[in-house]
Amino acid sequence: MKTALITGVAGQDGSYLAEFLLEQGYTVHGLARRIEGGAIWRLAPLLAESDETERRFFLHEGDILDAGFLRRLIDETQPDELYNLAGQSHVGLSFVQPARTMAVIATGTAMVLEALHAHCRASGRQVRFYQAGSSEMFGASPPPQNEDTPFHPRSPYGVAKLAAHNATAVYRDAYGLFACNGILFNHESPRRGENFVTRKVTLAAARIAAGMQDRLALGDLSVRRDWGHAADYVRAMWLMLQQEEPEDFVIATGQSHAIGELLEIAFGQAGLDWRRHVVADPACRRPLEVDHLCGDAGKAARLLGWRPTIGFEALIAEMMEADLARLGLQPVQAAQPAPRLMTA
Ligand code: G4F
Repeated sequence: MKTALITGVAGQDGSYLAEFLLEQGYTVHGLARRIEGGAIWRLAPLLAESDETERRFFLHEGDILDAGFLRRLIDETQPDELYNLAGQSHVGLSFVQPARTMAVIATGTAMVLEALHAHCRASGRQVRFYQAGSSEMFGASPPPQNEDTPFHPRSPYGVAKLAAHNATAVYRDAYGLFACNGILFNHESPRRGENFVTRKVTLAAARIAAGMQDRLALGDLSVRRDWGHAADYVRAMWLMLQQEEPEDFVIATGQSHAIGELLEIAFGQAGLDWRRHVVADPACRRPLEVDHLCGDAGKAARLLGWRPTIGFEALIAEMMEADLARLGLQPVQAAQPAPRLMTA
């Protein structure tokens, strides 16, 4: 059975990926920068596994910017696959903390690649590498965006992700490392951080329904995003590493939506009219915006057999249901009877 190492395991994608790999029979080692103060709440079900002899999930605390620690972790865990998901993932925050964002994403990825390369050279082992890239790298390039679309990032986050993307390709070409860049469009779930727009909206709609707040302040409502479900997207990460040749793939639903549509579905589930509660707040706007992301994942469909299975409405309905349930409420209108399976 294979062993995987996941950096950034405590995040949304890390937790879904760990669960998916465990279901595939892997032993999973997860690296989290902090394990105290509620930072690993998404991993609670995995850590609750009581039978020590059956245990296949192991959590490690440490920083990818610590080169010696990283090399020891790879040497000791001997992974067959390494998924590099660690990093500051909020685009807006990257304008406030550009240097930290660059350090953990760009320098951090270079350090993971270098530690992995040194491990492979010293041990003679082959380790497959996945780099978590982002559609934010496309920035100003108009949709539909695919693997041939020029990168034109419009945030420190996008710039850092592009550096990590290019570094991954360099290690593939220079040293023959089996390394894949996943270029993932927005992907969400009930485990999404509360400062991303989907979760900010579903959480606020639930809290307004519960009488806990009345207003929701948002930034630019004119943008469009291609939103999929994180559980679908981690499956794509794994599929990339099961191919014969390492390649880069766009992962997206191929459908974009406006924030107004998100508001309509979420507030509708709570029995509310969003127009009565949403206010425009310049403080929530970014100095530079990416207007429209909509991916073409045709290559992933052809070569990986990957397609998303959960559509936008089902995704937002699931998030709404979870946020209402946390407050002891239920959706006023049943989730759309439409099938969860999307037509490709
Ligand atoms: O939910 P967001 O913060 O996601 P964003 O910036 O698209 O980035 C996400 O997707 C990327 C892939 O394309 C990932 F790489 C990245 O790590 C992250 O997961 O914002 C979505 C849109 C933006 O245009 C933003 O300006 O919603 C707009 N927005 C409007 N009001 C807001 C708000 N975003 C947030 N977070 N908060 C607002 O109040």
